[in-house]
Amino acid sequence: MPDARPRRPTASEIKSEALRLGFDRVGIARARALPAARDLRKWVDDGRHGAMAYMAKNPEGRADPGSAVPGAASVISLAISYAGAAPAPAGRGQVARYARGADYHDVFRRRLQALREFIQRAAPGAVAWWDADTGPVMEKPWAQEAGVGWIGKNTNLIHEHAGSWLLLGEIVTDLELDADLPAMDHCGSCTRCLEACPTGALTAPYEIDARLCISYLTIEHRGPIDERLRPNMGTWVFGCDVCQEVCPWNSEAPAGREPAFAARPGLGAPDLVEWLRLSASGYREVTRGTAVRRAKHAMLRRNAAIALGNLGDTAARPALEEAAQDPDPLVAEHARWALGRLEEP
Ligand code: B12
Ligand code: SF4
Ligand code: SF4
Repeated sequence: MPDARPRRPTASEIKSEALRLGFDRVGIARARALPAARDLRKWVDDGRHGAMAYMAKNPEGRADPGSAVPGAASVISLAISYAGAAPAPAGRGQVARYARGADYHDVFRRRLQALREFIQRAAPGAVAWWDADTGPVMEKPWAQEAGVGWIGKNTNLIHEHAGSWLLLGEIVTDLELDADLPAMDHCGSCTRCLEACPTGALTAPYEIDARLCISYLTIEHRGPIDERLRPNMGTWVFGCDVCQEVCPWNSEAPAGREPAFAARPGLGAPDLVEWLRLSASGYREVTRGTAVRRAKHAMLRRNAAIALGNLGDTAARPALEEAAQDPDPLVAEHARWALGRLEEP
């Protein structure tokens, strides 16, 4: 009598399906409590997470998939490339490349759900818990463990061919799957990212102080930005790509194949005066369906004021003078600061 039970999917069947669904990289790690929990605990104890309170919640759990998924046996790490975009031209605002198109959380959700269905069709009753970015998972250490890439000195996950323009997600399952070997570090003696970081946020190789990072300041930090940091923020209005732009592993990264990541109108090279004047409805329009929605309306206007101050273009004076009277004190104070920068010799 043949065995009527459904056959469990193999690691290679899952990987083929992942690539078919549009993931660019996939690797598998055995689920266990990762030693990376120690680094995260120290990071949080030092306060380097700033106001990201969610990062301080249960660091040990973030490194142990068993805490989110009882019976976790394997972590399937998945990456999608958004390589191929260029920096915005001089005089315009800069939006980090990952955020210029459709919100990657939506792109991941659809594909992760499809991969979960594939797994559960083949293995009914199997647990297949998915996440991309928002769950209590240390995504880079898992991707490194699963051989998807190594965590570079700029603290981003890098793949030898795909570079670091990768976004990550994962499925934690109770299926025991053949695991890949962890990725090796290929940073060598290079220190380009450490030298290039405009605000000194990369405090040592492989270490970041989020409180100094332009990405944190423009996206996560809701209040006034430390005046000492503002002059070094350039024209970044959402996120920052400097430590990836200088990385040699990105110079030949092939363009990603996800059309949804193509820049939306207004996000490829934003007009800074328009952003400073952005109305509530304009904000909803320009950020709809994109990751830029993470930053609140006033934060984008605050970021535009800093960028205009750094640009030093006196043509922006009337818009800054108007914004200096804005009822929102966050916008008004940053506009006054920017006007002061225009006065500087
Ligand atoms: C918090 C967070 C941030 C914070 C902190 C950044 C950071 N490096 O952690 C801020 C807001 C600054 C941020 C910025 C960005 N982020 Co972010 N972020 C996260 C989040 C939610 C958690 C990351 C985390 O756990 N950090 C905690 C610290 C302790 O971890 P760590 O820096 O990785 O430290 C590890 C190593 O550096 C190493 N280490 C630490 N100390 C030492 C010391 C020595 C000696 C050694 C050898 C190693 C070592 O061990 C640590 C643990 O493994 C993840 C999603 C997730 N759930 O994982 C996305 C995530 C990391 N972010 C992502 C992206 C895209 C970005 C930006 C590129 C966006 C942008 N363009 O503006 C920037 C990149 C800035 C940078 N240089 O890292 C992607 C990264 C993809 C990739 N290829 O790596 C992720 C994975 C989201 C996703 N699902 O795709 N982010
Ligand atoms: S994202 Fe920008 S500010 Fe943050 S570490 Fe990289 S270069 Fe520095
Ligand atoms: S710039 Fe150099 S040191 Fe920094 S992540 Fe890339 S290879 Fe590593």
